[in-house]
Amino acid sequence: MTNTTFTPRVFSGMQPSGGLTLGNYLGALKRYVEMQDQGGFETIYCMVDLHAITTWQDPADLRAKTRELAAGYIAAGIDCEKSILINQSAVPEHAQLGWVFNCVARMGWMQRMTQFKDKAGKNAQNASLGLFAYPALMAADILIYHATHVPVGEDQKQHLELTRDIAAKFNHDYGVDFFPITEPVIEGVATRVMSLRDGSKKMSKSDPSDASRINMTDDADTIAKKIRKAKTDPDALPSEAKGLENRPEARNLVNIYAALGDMTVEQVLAEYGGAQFGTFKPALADLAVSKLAPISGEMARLMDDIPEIDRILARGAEQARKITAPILKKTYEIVGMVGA
Ligand code: AQP
Repeated sequence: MTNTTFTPRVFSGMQPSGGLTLGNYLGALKRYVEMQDQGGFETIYCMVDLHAITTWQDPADLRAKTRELAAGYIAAGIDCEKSILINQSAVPEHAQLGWVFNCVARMGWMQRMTQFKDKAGKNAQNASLGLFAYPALMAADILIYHATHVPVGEDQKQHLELTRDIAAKFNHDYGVDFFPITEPVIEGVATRVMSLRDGSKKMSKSDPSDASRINMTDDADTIAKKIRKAKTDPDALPSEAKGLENRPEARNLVNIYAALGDMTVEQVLAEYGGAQFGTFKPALADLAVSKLAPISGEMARLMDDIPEIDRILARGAEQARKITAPILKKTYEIVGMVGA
């Protein structure tokens, strides 16, 4: 069986473990909206709150961040008439399939996951079991919908490969062609937006330094200040992309400009090649504010009506379970569960 047998379906999600960053937006959320609007796919987008609790979350904060993330999705263009929007824990089949996949995935596979090593750091013995099992639950998030395509940033590539391995092993072990071999969609100039303070580190919502990232809720002055203070080198911008090699901070700012402006790197450099950062940074700040301010404004408006966000999520969960319940039932039958 090939993936052409499956309904073209997109699934992706983000953790409500902090506010949305420009990295989340350019690397993932913007692509979610594009894939929704291009047609040809069913699209399902998720706040992965079960993933968020793999590291400590204050309960009240988690509730607030989950709703804020939902508001961010909608403000950025996720249309609940076109896409299903859900909170992971409201669709219990994610966790149920996650358990089955814990029994399919091998310890050796999980031990190779670089995100676990990065997040657990030197204190791996004290990390939660959930953090270790994270990629198996992520595979379940995707495969409980038989999703064929998953838009993500570059950092999730290894987890997507593991998802494919889990699907293939399940299909092989049980002699079925039940789960699709999902395609990662890692496209565009901003698949890895870097920290504004360190061009070798990913921009991340959990970085202790707020100056390292642009938050989607930052106001215009804060965005301009963070870009003005972003680390750069003393040279002018080159006229060709090759000239950005070994200049990670310069490359990052050019990539951000290109992604925000829906341009190629070459087009940006055609305009700004030879310019100093004193010229380029204010232009980037203006572009960022013009693109992000409408989203943050709409987010704030949506956050004024929490009951409406909750209604949207309840409806999404109901729609989602029409897909997930039969897939879980069939999985249990394949595995040999009685009364599935
Ligand atoms: N810097 C980035 N550049 C491009 N894409 C990014 N993504 C995250 N950071 C960047 C993409 O955003 C989606 C959501 O990620 P997540 O919430 O599951 O967590 P993450 O990948 O671990 O993102 P963060 O911001 O770094 O969160 P924390 O700090 O909690 O670990 C994914 O598609 C990811 O690729």
